[in-house]
Amino acid sequence: MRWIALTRTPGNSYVKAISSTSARIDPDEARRQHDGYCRALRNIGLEVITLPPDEGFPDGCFVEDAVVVRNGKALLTRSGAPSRQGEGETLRPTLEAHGLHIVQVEPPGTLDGGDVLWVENVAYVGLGDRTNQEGIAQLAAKLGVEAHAVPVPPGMLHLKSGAAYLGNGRLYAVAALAPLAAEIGLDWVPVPEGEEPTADALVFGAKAIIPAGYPKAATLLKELGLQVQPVNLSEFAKADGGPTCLSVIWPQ
Ligand code: CIR
Repeated sequence: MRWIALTRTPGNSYVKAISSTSARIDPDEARRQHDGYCRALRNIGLEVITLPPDEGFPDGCFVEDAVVVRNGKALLTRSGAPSRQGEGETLRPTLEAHGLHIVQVEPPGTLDGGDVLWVENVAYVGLGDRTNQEGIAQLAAKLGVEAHAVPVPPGMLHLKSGAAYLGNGRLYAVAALAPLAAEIGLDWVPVPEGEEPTADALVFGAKAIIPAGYPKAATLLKELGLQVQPVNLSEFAKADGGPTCLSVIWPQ
């Protein structure tokens, strides 16, 4: 089976991305880091499609938020951040070209893909600024999946900013999400203190992409049997993004 990873290069407008930091973004460096990220995706066995920048959407490189793919369907989302609404539509031709059946979140629903944490076939979906109950209900109905709402802890952008499913019943998560692991019967693997950005690890089978610069997390994940690829994503961290946000992955 082929696995596709859809990505989009950041444009010059990426400097205006939504950010909780005041750090100045270098778009050329962001593009270099994006290239490195795409190489890492290929290294872990994915077939990478990279769309050109869309200057109309400063956050458009964070494709994960704009579409959720499952069961041969692509759900175009509707972000709780107004400047991001419409990003999914820009991906439609590529998704259709890959045979995916398009459905979409309708108002008053809101949903960001970064809130959708899959644990096997069940979606745990962050309820917060970007995603509401109606969005979660539409996700369940339109993708035909079981979905449960999980409040996003204060100060966290998306649910997946704080947790990654490692497979085999293990949830790699920050302390604020330890109760979630217990509630859904998973073993909690704590993210090392000070290395919280690695909670957004992109896990594909036994391989993981994490942001570079976090040695404790890299060692821990290796000890758990994962093959770890650290990638420099500092220009994306400046806009609150990490490894999972930059791609949408599905089996073809
Ligand atoms: C935003 O605030 O929407 C973007 N600057 C960052 C999105 C990161 N996406 C993700 O965690 N899935």
